[in-house]
Amino acid sequence: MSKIEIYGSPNSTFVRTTRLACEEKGAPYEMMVVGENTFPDLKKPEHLARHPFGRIPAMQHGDVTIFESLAICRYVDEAFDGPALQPASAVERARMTQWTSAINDYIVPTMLRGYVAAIFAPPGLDVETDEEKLESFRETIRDHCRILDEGLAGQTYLAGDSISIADFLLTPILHYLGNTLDGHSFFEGRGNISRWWEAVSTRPSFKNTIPPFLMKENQAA
Ligand SMILES: N[C@@H](CCC(=O)N[C@@H](CS)C(=O)NCC(=O)O)C(=O)O
Repeated sequence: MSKIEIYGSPNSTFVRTTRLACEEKGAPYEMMVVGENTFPDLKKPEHLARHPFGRIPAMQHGDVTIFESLAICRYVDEAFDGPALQPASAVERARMTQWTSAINDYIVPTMLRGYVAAIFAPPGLDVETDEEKLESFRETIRDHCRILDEGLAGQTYLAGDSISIADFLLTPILHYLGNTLDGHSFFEGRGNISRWWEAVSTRPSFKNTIPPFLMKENQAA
């Protein structure tokens, strides 16, 4: 089978979600860098042909084009041989969808688009800088960490004892959150999140997909 092409920036959490899926599946893929530091590139016709909403990631595999990170992850899981990235049982599969839905609808708007974006967004992007607003994000993030911690009680990963697409969605977001100035404070007393973090961050897939923004050599001393 030909290589999967993942279009996007290696700094994007959603792009990393799809790369984690390829890595865990053992599916051959290539990173096709677009929109690395400038989103206007995503509105050009050649990218709109891959992603009509002008976002990343988009995937090309032979004559198959797919956009949206979760759809790409499912394609990778179902079109390639390798370890299953989605649980088999009805309960755990629903649990995976529960978390992907909750992460996208409740966690992404505050933790990622609100808080992390304020710190890591490429220059020129319109992000929140008002301290009062950021403090209200912190409050919500603390509550979301409590919910995640409770959800991880008694299990290794979000959907059970095997890693799944839900973990691929959350891992890149928490990696950025942990790298904000007060990032570690959100995880204090959250033993289940810490255990989960140890499990996901020690996998080769994690190490092979670290965003350039978070690589030590690119960070100020
Ligand atoms: N629901 C989408 C979210 C993708 C997304 O928002 N990507 C951001 C980068 S992290 C993007 O393309 N932003 C460009 C823009 O807002 O113009 C997915 O899961 O793929």
